[in-house]
Formats: sequence, structure tokens, C-alpha cells
Amino acid sequence: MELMLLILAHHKHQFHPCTISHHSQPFPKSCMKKTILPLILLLICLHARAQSNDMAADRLGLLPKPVQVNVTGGTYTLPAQVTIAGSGKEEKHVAGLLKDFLAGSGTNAAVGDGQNGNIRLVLAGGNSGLAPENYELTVDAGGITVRGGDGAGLFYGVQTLMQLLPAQRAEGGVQVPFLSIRDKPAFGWRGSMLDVARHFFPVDFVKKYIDVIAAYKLNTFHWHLTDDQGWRIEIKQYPKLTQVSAFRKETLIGAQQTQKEADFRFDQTPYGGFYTQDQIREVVQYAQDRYITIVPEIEMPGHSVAVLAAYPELACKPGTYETRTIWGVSDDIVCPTEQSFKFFENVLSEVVQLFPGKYVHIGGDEAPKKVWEESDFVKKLMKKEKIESVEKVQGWFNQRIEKFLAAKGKKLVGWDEILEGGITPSATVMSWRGEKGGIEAARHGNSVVMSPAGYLYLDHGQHPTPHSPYEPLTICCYLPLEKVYSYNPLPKELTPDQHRYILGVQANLWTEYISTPEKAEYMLFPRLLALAEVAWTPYASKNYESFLRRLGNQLPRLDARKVMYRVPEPMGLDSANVRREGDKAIVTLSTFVPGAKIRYTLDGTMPDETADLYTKPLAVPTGRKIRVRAVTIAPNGRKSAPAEQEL
Ligand code: TNX
Repeated sequence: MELMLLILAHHKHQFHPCTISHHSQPFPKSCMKKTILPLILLLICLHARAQSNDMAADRLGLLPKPVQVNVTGGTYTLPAQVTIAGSGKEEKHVAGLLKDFLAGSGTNAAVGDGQNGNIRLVLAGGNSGLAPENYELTVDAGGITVRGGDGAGLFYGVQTLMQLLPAQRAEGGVQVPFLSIRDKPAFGWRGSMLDVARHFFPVDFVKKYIDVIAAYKLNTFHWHLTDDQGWRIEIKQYPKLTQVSAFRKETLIGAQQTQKEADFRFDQTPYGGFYTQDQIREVVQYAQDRYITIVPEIEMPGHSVAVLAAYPELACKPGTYETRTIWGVSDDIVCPTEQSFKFFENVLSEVVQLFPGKYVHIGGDEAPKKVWEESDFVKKLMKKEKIESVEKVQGWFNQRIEKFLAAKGKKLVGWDEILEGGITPSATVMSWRGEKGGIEAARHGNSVVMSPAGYLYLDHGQHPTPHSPYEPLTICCYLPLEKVYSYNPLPKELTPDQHRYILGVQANLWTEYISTPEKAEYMLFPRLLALAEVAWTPYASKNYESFLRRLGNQLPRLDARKVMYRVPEPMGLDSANVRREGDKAIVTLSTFVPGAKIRYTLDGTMPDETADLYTKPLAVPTGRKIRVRAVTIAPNGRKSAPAEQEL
């Protein structure tokens, strides 16, 4: 900053418009003299501006990080009784939400009609300059103004404003710093998927989930409604889907991948549940009110054993089927007969009426072709339709479904397996088996949502030790917060032109091993906040240290929402951060959890509330194989898993 001011002083005549105010263009043409010096100065100036931007965002604790933040000095006092001004329908709608948000943190607000209020909401789309989802937030002596390019933009401005206020309000007025923020999302598809098929999650939890993802400016909720282990949406024409397919007789105990099938044990407890169409409508409306589009997923032709349990006539092999009680991939997929098309088309006809969004997800993943290969019907079909391979039969199947959806005004999305059978350019691919599928699809000109398992599968574990006794059971793998954060949805393999096909990015929560809302929250948070920044903030502006600082400001907000996030373990114990000094290892620990304490042991026991309090770097003698273990203890008493290292 100082450096920049110095430069500005020296080059006043050329550079005085080079301010950090958001109102002016970043750099007027006069900055662009054709000499190298002004260019260098320009770069320094830009760098300094970016830095001050980051510092302001960090200090304010805003997450995801806005594009431009300019703190101007001074504060506005929000009175105990707030007036929100908003004139149009959309403004009034967002004002109503803001009123509720404020009430939730203890502030009374009234929505007024006129232009005057402590908080003014203004729709500023079209010619007045802001694109959809963009917003501007200014706080000055006159109060707070949020301008949004559309309702969503206004809503995001309001969400940012809420992050400027204390998570839980005390008595009296709140000081809001004078500032101006200009902000817009990096991606249009900012998604989060919830699998309600493996385990069912009640409407109240789904709404809570929607509230939280909306608070972090995600805009797409992918609702995985059907799978082998359960069908969760009422379909009027097929009552057995909710009488039979929505239930399984029991569930496997423990991690399937570490057991032999002969050793499988089951809980002998019937399990099930589904949403009525009224409940679906209620959730859709709830999401729409918060600018979230729901993408329903109806799996076909694989992951459909629950369907076969109710309607075995849709299988290639006659027989009896049971809603699955174990996980993984089943060979029993739906047969591509006319009867099956009729079934899926009837189902989709009801689905498209319930969900106003333009996308319908048809799954398409993990559909082994064994039963199709063995089926006389499929052989005949291939001859008749001149389909040369059984894989391509799925492509043919998908294309028919795609046409059906298109006639209803909907676009098809499928997992990246839909590439294998041959897809039309109009289908959207969700890349989950790494980025390969997404890259290939973008090269073909298909739209893509990036959701690679290695970065964005939030059912993966959060502790480096596999099957750590301090973590709940997970399906597999280690996916730390930092790795989620590091993801770049725009693969280097693609050209900028091809990047246009990347609609955005999505995290997925599969729930084979997640049977309660609390555990879902433990797996989702804080990693979903890292995803929120991946989706909103351009890759080049991201910075993990800055993210952690801002995350600290968000944890009390998650507490206020009663979200059971995972308390992050102390940082600094990984070998890269341990410094050697003679025969000592110097361990510097830190936590970004506000008000938390770090406690540690050097004797191999688990630290608890009575263990030594960390106050300064530890000098640990080396050569004696001392195991350092440290935990974060949050102010509310919740404790992290241990960070540990043998020195
Ligand atoms: C793969 S991702 C699946 C899901 C599992 C998940 C577990 C995808 C399209 N299929 O059916 O639940 O892995 O991580």
C-alpha cells in the first residue's frame, strides 16, 4: 500500500485516477503511456490494489471472497429497529428474506415502501449496469444500499451484508464499516448434490441445507432422488414406487469395501421414506425463493434395482428383485424395452411438472451391460436399430429420453458415462471420474459441470489416517479441506474457447455411510465452503491462507445455524511445517477457529480438556520418536480429531 501511495505521489500527473475506488474504471487510458515505466508501475498498482482488496476481504471475513472490496473508513450504526426500503416485487421479496435473517440474529426490521430506509434494496439490471447475479453493496453515512442485477444479485448482496453483521447480535446498534463491494460469480452452475436415496433426509433438513448453501451463494441443488437402495419421490402413476421401492428390508453394517461378502452382517431393520409431491413442491418453492434451482435426478437405466423390486417386468431377466441392502454397482439394470420407455417417460412427465428448472438429471452412471449382452430382446433391438455395440444401446436409450425431455422444454444432464454410448451435442455432462469426461465433452462442444471425485466428493474422509478411530465411518479416501479448495474447474488441457463449455462446478454428498443430518453436516462443512469459493471466486484470486482467515468468521455463523461442522484440527504438525533446530524439532501450531484452544500431549495419549495448553512453539527433542498429538477445542466444547506427527 505505502509503495503504491509513493508511486501515486510521484506520478500524480499520470496516475492520479489510478485509485482503488470501485466507481472509476480500474485504469484510465492515460495510465497506458507507451513506456515501460508506467507499465511496471501499473502492474505494481494492480498488485497493490489486489492486495488491499484481499486484506479488506480477510478483515471482514467475507466468504466467498468478493471480486472488489474497498473499505473507506468510518462506520454506519445500524439501529436496533431497522427499516428496509424496497419498491418493486423482487426487492420486496428479498427484503422479506432479509427481515427474517435479521430477526434470526436478534434485529427487528420492517419493510417500508419508499426510498428511505437504513437498508435500501434496488434492482439495477438491464441498462443500469449490473448483470444477473451481480451485486453492489455500499455502506456510507447515509446507510446501506444493495443493488442487484436481478433478484439473485440482490439476494447475494444481502447475504454479504449478513456476513458483515455479528453472527449473534447483542443489545444496541451494530457498527457496519463504510465500504463498497462489487461482486459477481465466476461460474453460473454452483452446485451441491445430496443423495437422499441411500439414506433418506427429511424435508426440514433439506430446507436447512438449502438455507446454508444459499448463504454461500451456491445456486444449484442437485437432488439425487432414486437409486438401488431406495426411490424417494412420489409418482402418482406408479404407486408401488413409494409402497415398495421406497423401502428396503435392512441395511449392511460397516464398511462394505473392507469386508468379504461372506462376512456381511445386516441391521435387520426395515428402512425407507419418500417425499410426497406436495413436499417436493414445498421444497422447490423454498429453494426458488432463495434463488436455488433444483436439478432432480432420476437414475436410469442403472442404479435402479429399487424400481425392479416394484416393477420386475422392466428387467431383461424375469425374476424377483429386492430393493438393495448393500452398496456398489449392480448388474441388474432396466431393460431398454418399450415398456421401460413408457415407465421412465411417465415418471419424467410428473417430475418435469414438479421442477421448474431447465435441467433434469438422468444418472446414466455405472450401468454394466451384462444383462443387456445376454438379452435376446437387446440383440434384436441392436439389429433393428443398427446399433453396433451394447454400450451404444445406452447412448440410443439416452437420446430417446433426451428427445422426450426436450419436447417438455427440458435439458438432459448425465454422469460422464453418457459419453460412452455416444451423446448429442445438446446433452450436459457431469464429470465425476476425474476431469477426463469433462475435458472430452467440452472438446465436443457439450456443456460440462465439473465434479471430480478426487476433489469434490464430500463423502470421502477428512483425516489422513485411513479408518481413523477419531472419525466417523466413511466410504474411503482422504479429501482434506485444502484439496477441495485447490480445485480449478477450468482444466489446463482446454483452450479458453473450450472453457466456455464449463458451466461450473459441484460437490456431491453420497450417503451410503451417512444416515443422519448431523453426520451429513459433519461431512459437508467446512468443505462445502471451500467449494463455494471455488465456484464463486476466480481461480487466480483464490488464496488458501486468506480463505482460512475468512473461514474463522464463518464458523460462529454455522454454530448459530446449529450446523454440526467438523472442528478442524490444529495446523502446523505436518512435516513441511516442522522446523529443525539442532536436536530439537520446533512445532508451531495454529487454529483459525475463533476463541479455540489448542491442547497437546507428547506421551502418545489423546489430548483432552486437561492436556497441556499450547501457548508458544514447542521444542521437541528428536531421536526419541516422540508422538505429538494436538487437538482444537472450540469455545462450545467441541473437539477436533487429533493432528499427529512422530518426531
Ligand atoms: C460413485 S458418482 C457413484 C455413486 C456412489 C459414489 C460413492 C456416481 C455417478 N456414482 O453411486 O454413491 O461413487 O462415492
